[in-house]
Amino acid sequence: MELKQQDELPWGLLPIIRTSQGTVAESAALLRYTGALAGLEPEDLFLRAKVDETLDLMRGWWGVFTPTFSIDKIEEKISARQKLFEEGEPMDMAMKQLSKMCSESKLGWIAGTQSMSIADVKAFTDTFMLFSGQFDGLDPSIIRKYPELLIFHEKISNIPEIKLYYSDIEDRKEHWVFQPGAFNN
Ligand SMILES: N[C@@H](CCC(=O)N[C@@H](CS)C(=O)NCC(=O)O)C(=O)O
Repeated sequence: MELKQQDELPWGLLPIIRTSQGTVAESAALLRYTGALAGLEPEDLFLRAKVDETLDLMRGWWGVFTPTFSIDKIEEKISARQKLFEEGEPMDMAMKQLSKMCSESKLGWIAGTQSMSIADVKAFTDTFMLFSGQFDGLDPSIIRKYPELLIFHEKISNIPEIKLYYSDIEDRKEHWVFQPGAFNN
């Protein structure tokens, strides 16, 4: 509210990043901006398009998942979410699309890039956060049905910088899903 009243938010929403040149809003723009700064955007324009394609595909999944947030009755919310992950339903298909991308990638990066890209960052965070326990109705048993995704999880969670970032999660317990071995039985 404070940020809103101080007119700090370009579109009235978080997240934002403040840069020396001004403020940037919209999470997709922030991902591309910070990704470019970090060298996680391929130089090759075809590969960059494949990265963007992956990001846009993932945005489609959120289009089917986010409406469950506004279901008031908890039992209905839980069953709507669980249904989305049943065989052939949209989130099951989404997990299968992601699995296919993982298995078709020569080096294991989700968008077939030569090194890690922002598509890997988003696939890692968006996918595994679903099973942290913060979303009623979803639990780790669901993600264990997609072995390629567990391989992808091990690849990303063991990148030294990422491993270090998630090594101390005392004040953000739901981030256990990003630690190596998180979904091992
Ligand atoms: N399209 C925006 C959506 C951002 C958004 O929905 N932000 C929520 C928090 S997750 C917000 O700021 N809500 C405050 C409000 O609606 O007043 C993005 O991707 O950054």
